[in-house]
Amino acid sequence: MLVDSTVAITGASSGIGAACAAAFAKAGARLVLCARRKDRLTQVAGNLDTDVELLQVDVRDRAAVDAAFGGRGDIDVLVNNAGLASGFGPLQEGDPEDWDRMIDTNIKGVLNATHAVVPSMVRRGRGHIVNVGSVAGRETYPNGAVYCATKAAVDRITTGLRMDLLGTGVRVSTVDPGLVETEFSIVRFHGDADRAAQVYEGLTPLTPDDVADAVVWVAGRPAHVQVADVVLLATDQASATRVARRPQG
Ligand code: NDP
Ligand code: 8X3
Repeated sequence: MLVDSTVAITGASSGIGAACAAAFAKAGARLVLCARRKDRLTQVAGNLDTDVELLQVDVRDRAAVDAAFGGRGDIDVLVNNAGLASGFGPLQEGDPEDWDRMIDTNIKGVLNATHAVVPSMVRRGRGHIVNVGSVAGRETYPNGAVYCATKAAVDRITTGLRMDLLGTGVRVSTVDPGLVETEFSIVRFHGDADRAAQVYEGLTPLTPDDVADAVVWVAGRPAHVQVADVVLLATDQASATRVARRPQG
């Protein structure tokens, strides 16, 4: 299924996106990798044994996304992975700039990339949009209202797009992970690495490779099989708010 296909991944410079790049390369796909940090994309590409195109694009910039993706008709799979949490605290004390960052990246970024890529998939009668959602889109947790809202929006965009594309041959899926140790929490806590490390203390979180395995599995099903959603939790996690932590020695 994936050999000689072209897979575009947003947010491929780190974490889950970088792991997806490695996993799709291993499956024989050509890659179009996008993120804001070109140096980090170059680093990721350096480890891949396949054709790789790097696009330095901010998914919030609709004109740039259109320029990068709109004119091309070769993308078979789009992994909408770029996303972030920015800030953690009660909504009434939140910084509206954090809200803008999350809403513009996690919701509008998904819309921008999808809108640029899907028309050519419809013309070709095939293609696959795989969104990286989150357990946060299925359950709200304290201090994360806006991030959870953005991921709930991704869930609604996923189901709505699937309805709108019915009959076109284009598939729509979401992979919704729980805790994955990446740069996610460092970004959420605005660079505070010590606080970020505490999120994963005393438990075994998912790795980016665990999520990439699921994404590649979803994209690799035969054309008549549409995996609607995959929820992936660490064994030490039962819900967005319930985790098992072992005492630290
Ligand atoms: P990372 O911070 O490691 O990676 C985030 C990626 O998104 C980076 O490559 C970053 O690249 C990219 N990105 C952020 N903003 C933009 C932007 N405006 N334009 C283009 N690219 C952007 O975190 P994760 O790998 O954990 O996050 C990937 C996805 O997984 C996100 O959507 C996140 O919400 C989701 N997720 C994460 C979980 C976790 O526990 N880690 C659990 C569930 C879901 P750059 O900065 O170079 O632009
Ligand atoms: C990221 C995982 O639990 O921090 O979506 O929301 S969580």
